[in-house]
Amino acid sequence: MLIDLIGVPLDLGAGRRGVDMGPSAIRYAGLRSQLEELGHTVIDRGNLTASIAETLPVGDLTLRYFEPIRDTLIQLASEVDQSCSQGHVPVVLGGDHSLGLGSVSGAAHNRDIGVLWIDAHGDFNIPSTSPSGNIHGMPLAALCGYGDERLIHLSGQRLANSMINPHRVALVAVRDLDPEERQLLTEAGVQVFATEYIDRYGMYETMVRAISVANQARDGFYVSFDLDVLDPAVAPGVGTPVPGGLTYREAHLAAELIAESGRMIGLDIVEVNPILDDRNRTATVAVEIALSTLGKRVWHKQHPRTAL
Ligand code: DIR
Ligand code: MN
Ligand code: MN
Ligand code: MN
Repeated sequence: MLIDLIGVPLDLGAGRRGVDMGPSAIRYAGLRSQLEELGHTVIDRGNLTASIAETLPVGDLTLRYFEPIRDTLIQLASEVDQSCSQGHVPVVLGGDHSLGLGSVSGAAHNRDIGVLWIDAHGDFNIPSTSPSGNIHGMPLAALCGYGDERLIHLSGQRLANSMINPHRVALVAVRDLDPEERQLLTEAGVQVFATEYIDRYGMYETMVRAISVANQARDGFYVSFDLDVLDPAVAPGVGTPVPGGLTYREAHLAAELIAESGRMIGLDIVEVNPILDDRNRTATVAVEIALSTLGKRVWHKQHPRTAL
């Protein structure tokens, strides 16, 4: 595989500072060399430019820092689109999850793709339902056509035909939804595989079903992985930890099944916050999950009973 690493040092979409340092922490944990050991060719495209909070006005409090976030996401959409067009796999290092609006809309430009959004949160707020005004709680809604016009058309103006069909979106391991966000998810028809679903059916069955939702799109699916989906005991370095998250093994099983499908066209690794982390543990886990998603195995290359 040819992999393009794209760093997005952006934290304006989150409520606390620090995820702007995520790309450095993930690189420092050895992503590139380990991908190369797996046999991939890696091109590190460096970091995009992002503004920092101390130099900016917040702007509209229901859509905090919209303008500077937009400027970064426009760059990101075009980098991801280019990477996919060359037949490469973009791996986007965040940064806060508002970047998912840029990466996924870039991947979806003139492509029919599904989305696996693996997150403790729904990221399906619109300004009127958001308790925070933080854009990292809104990207999935905007990708599906819900929310502030400026967000929805952020990709639309530059990249026509990049809307996502909500029926091809699976939300995995979600456990913290705002009341009206829940309603909006139902209305849109997003398939929600909450943590209670995983408790009952197990991670294997959950992922087989989630992948089959996203995989119905013609050109494969994009994976947006928020580190806060993991249990805070495994990934303490995130801005909005929620108890009851995925175990280390569950996250790896999810990653391995994604790799086995052979249909992932790009990956986001987001919300790593080095300020809140414990000696770069969360970035290290992020690297390990990225490796499994891109084909790393302990021993078995393919398991016979997996039918994806
Ligand atoms: C909350 C938190 N739903 C919000 N969202 C987070 O502000 O919209 N997303 N933390 O990652
Ligand atoms: Mn998120
Ligand atoms: Mn989250
Ligand atoms: Mn519908």
